[in-house]
Amino acid sequence: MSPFFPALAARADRPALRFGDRTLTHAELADAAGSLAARIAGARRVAVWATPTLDTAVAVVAALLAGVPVVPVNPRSGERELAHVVADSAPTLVVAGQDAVLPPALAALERLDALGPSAALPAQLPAGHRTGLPPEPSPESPALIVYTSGTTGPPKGAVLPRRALTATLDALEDAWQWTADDVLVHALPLFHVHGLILGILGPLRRGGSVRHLGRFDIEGVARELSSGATMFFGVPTMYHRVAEAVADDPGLAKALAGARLLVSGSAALPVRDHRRIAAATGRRVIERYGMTETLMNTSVRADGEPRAGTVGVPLRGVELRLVDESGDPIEAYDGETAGEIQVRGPNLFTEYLNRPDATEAAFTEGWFRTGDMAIRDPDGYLRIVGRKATDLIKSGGYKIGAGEIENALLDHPGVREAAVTGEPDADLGERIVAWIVPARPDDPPSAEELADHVAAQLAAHKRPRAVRYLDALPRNDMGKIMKRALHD
Ligand code: MCA
Ligand code: AMP
Repeated sequence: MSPFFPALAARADRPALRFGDRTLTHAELADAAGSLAARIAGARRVAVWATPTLDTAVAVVAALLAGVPVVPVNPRSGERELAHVVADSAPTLVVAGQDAVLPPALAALERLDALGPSAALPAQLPAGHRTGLPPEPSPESPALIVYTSGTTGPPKGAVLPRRALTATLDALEDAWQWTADDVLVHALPLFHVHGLILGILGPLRRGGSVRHLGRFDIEGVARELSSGATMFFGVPTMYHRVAEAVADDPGLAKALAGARLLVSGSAALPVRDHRRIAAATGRRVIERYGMTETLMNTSVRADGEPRAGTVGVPLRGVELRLVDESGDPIEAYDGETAGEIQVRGPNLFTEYLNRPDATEAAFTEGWFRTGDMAIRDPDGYLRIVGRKATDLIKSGGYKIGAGEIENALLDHPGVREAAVTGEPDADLGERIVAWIVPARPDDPPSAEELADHVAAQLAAHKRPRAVRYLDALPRNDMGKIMKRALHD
């Protein structure tokens, strides 16, 4: 079977990873990940403490070499979320950077350091032996388990087999003319598909390289694009911040103008931001559409016409249909008939871990129901027009379930009733709003206290950005909260 990372197997002497001043070539990565893989091999599942560091990249590559499924853990997970992820995925090992301080839920596991101290890179890395490593695992074997929010309940672990990763990355090679000469810059978190699979595993599979900024800032993007980086991947919030700055920043405009490819995804990039960036740089951002469960489904092609407000055409190997409310396929390519996007293909996940009920509900006749609504232009370009579930919020490119936040808020002693909605936000796309009936109207918990509470239980990006206090929540005759009435 062909290797997942051909350039690693070939021990290419070219840069592979750069995080700050820590770098590895493909050959050095083969050594570092190879020796770690020998220690991981045989484990049932490995949790990776997914800080935006070189350690995370090495740990994930090592687990892929060892054929052991990886659970990337958000290092900013709150207590309740972390407890759920650990209990549900039941890893037997955790890999972290040497300096990481792990919370109790993970500290109980056997721990391996991804790499030695940064000063020891790369001279003191043990020589890479693939001795003791199993042969390339079967394409159907699980590679990653990525947790993703639903409308209610805790996040579900999407089990992603190796063939889904290779299918999606190789389809993007075709769509984006992505080669070993490409140098990607990004600043996305490494516990989701966008930052980890596209942003780290993508360049490694192509034999190219990635420079990770650690955290997003416009200067960093401009600096890297001006010094050899060819591509930038970001969420719309990042492009929005670029669009706000670029008209008055000739250095940034020049850097973006020189890029080979600027790609946005995880949420819709507003047409206004597309236009502002194009006006200042002469370059068009292209969008691709994906989902944790499906990896990438469509993209504007590098050799296609960039069209703002569209997510392009189905990727190689992806079958895509739109269905109407009764589940019948829509044949029209008329730019106006909207239907739910359903997909089929080698890019799909296999199941939600421990959730056969949810897995079954997610498919119809072998097609995966995305819950996203779209229309199709006459030439097949897809335009996403909305989402079926109002209780799913996309904020900063993160998918967040309203029910999960409501449950966390209800755990706060100062909260009697809670409802959570998403509201348009120029920067985040949507912002999380908490509607609260306080337990004691004369002494309600402050907005900050509630935000801290949610951040500590779930994750910082799930915290409400606004809190509104009510005497009662609007309910229908059945007692169900009428969320639409809240905004009136
Ligand atoms: C703030 N912080 C807090 C609190 N308030 N921490 C604890 N308690 C609090 N009360 C911390 C934050 O963690 C953060 O730390 C810092 O303060 C600023 O936070 P914040 O205001 O939330 O930053 P932001 O402006 O909202 O961030 C914007 C962002 C971010 C950088 C664009 O949203 C982001 O990285 N988004 C990427 C999401 C993504 O990768 N989605 C892919 C999934 P610090 O600064 O230290 O971090 S979708 C996917 O994978 C599919 C397949 C697809 O299609 O791509
Ligand atoms: P997640 O479940 O976090 O992987 O997010 C997947 C969801 O992000 C999809 O179902 C879409 O709603 C949304 N999404 C991803 N890319 C785009 C895009 N380019 N335009 C609009 N929505 C997108």
